[in-house]
Amino acid sequence: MGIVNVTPDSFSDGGRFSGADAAVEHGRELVGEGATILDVGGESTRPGSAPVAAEQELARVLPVLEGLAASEWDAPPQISIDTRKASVARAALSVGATLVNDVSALRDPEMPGVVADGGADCCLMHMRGEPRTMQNDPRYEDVVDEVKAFLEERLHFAVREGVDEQRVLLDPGIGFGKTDEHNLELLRRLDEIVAIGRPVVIGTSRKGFLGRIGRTPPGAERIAATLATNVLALERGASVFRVHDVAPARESLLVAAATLGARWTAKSRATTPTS
Ligand code: HH2
Repeated sequence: MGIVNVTPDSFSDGGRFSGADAAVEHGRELVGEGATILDVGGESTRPGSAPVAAEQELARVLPVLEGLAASEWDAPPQISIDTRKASVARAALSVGATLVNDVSALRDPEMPGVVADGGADCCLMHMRGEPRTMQNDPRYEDVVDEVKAFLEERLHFAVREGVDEQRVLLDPGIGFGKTDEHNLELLRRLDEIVAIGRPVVIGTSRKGFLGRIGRTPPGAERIAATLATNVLALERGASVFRVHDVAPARESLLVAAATLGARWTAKSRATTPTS
C-alpha cells in the first residue's frame, strides 16, 4: 500500500505532494514501483495534529481521486481513502475508491452505513484517544491483549452494522497512542492480532519510534528501519504494508518471503471479492 498524503502537515512528507497533479503523479510512480493499493489522505493524523473540516479534506482529496480514476493503467491499483469522516468516504467511493482506511475504526456513526452500502473494503485501526492528545502518557495493562480486544469488538460492530466481514482488514495502529515499547510489543506479538482471522495492515513507515531506536540522523527518512519492521511483520503474518517507499519495501518483502519458503506476490487486494 503506497501512501499518497495530500496534506500540508503530514509528519514525514507534508506539503511535498499537496498539489493534485503532483499527488496523482506520485501515486503513478508508487504503482510503477509495485504498489497495488494507493492510500489517499487529506487529514494528517500525526501526534498533536488538529482535525481538518470535511470541506477542506474533500477539496484536497477529490481532485486526486478523480485524477487517479482518469489515469490509464496497465493494472489499476485499488484506491483507498484514508479518512475518519463518513462524508469524505462517501464522496471518495463515488469517484472510484473501494477501500475506506479509517484510523478511528468507525467512530463516525454514519461510517458503517457508508462502507456497507458502498460494498467497500474497510480497514479498522486501533487508536487510543485523538491524534491531538494520543501520545500524552499512553498506558496499557497488556497492549496486545487490549488492542486485540478492541479490534475484535470493532469487527463485530462493523458486521452488526451490515459490513461484510470478508471485506474487513485490521490494523494495530503503530504510533497511535503508544509508547516506543508498546509499538515494539505489538510488532513482536503481531501473530496474536493475525489470529483474529482477518488480513492485517501494518503502518510503521518512517515513524518516529524507528528513528529513536535505530538512531537515525534527524531529518533522515528511516527507510532501512521501516524495512526491518515490515519483514518482521510479514514473518508474523501481516498482509498489507502501508509505506511511503514502495520500491525498497517490495524488494525486501520478496526476499523475506522467499526465505520463509513462501511466494509473496503483491496481490491486487487483500480481501477476497465475494461476488
Ligand atoms: N498511519 C498514518 C495514517 N494512516 N492508516 C493505517 N491503516 N495505519 C497506519 O499506521 C496509519 C494510517 C500516519 O502516517 P502518515 O500518513 O505517514 O502521516 P500523517 O497522518 O501525518 O499524514
